[in-house]
Amino acid sequence: MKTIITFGTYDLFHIGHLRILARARALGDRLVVGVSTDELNFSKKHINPVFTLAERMEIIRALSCVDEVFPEESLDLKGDYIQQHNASVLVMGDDWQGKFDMFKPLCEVVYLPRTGGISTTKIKDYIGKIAIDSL
Ligand code: C2G
Repeated sequence: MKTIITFGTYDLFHIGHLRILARARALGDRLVVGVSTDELNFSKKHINPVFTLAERMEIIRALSCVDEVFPEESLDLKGDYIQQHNASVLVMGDDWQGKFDMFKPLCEVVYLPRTGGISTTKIKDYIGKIAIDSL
């Protein structure tokens, strides 16, 4: 049983999120996903996610490519999460290239290319622009 672990906020869930989760799952037998808590997200990005942790976890849990979901409370606990879930591969998008290489003694670390042209920020900007244009 080869367990893959990955992490993210997955706010305003979109096709880039789905594709990286599906590609991560294809690398092993079981995919475990750490979803950033609202507090962790605020500390990283200085903004609250649109959807709450409970909502974001419910969406991720419902995906057929995902086997288990847990809250990611701190970036500093990644090593603990890898060990607790017995993960043999850590997958992240290549916007994090090199940032998690310190976990290579614990597991394989794989950075997958991001899906181009889409991000939570772009969706927010687009919706904001429509709202302004319709004023
Ligand atoms: N992603 C992607 N393509 C996109 C957008 C995102 O492949 N167009 C990937 C990211 O590279 C990441 C995952 O989707 O691996 C989740 O993205 P975010 O929700 O933006 O995650 P982030 O806030 O970067 O949190 O401990 C690390 C953090 O929890 C990652």
